[in-house]
Amino acid sequence: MAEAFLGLGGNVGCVRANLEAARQSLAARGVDIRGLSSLYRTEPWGRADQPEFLNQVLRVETELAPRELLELCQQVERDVGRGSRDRWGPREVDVDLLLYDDEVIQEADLQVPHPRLAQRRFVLVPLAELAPARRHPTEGRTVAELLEEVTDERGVERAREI
Ligand code: PH2
Ligand code: MG
Ligand code: MG
Repeated sequence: MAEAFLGLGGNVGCVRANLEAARQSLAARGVDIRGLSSLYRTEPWGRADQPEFLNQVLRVETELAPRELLELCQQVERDVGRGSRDRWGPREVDVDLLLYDDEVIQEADLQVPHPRLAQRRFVLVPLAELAPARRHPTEGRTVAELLEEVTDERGVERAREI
């Protein structure tokens, strides 16, 4: 059984419902959700001309291999999302594989840890809620340390409960 962390995000349509649908879809296909962060309202990263995102991180356990888990994430994105998407542009839901045990995988279409994890407050803040002491396998720093050092200043605020 492997432990992985997944990043969920979206900024189109009813995002809370889309994130809920993504969680249900993962859970129905062999991904055991063991922990979930709060939802955060986050300023867009990469392209500023788009609505703010909601982001969340999940801690999961699964028998799926990294590539199978990645493919499942992409399947869930297709099931829940509808529109086409540009790189870093608006989307109904995005499901990113952030960490998979302590594995380091560098393939064209599969990179673990997620290559931009350490630069993004919208990932580090929810990840730090679940696993502050977890060490990034290549940066050699814990999630809490990465969050202290990150230069990204885009807003990340806990979303109001509804
Ligand atoms: N995802 C992107 C591009 N920019 N910005 C925020 N705040 N949150 C995201 O999830 C996000 C983003 C494409 O994956
Ligand atoms: Mg993403
Ligand atoms: Mg993605």
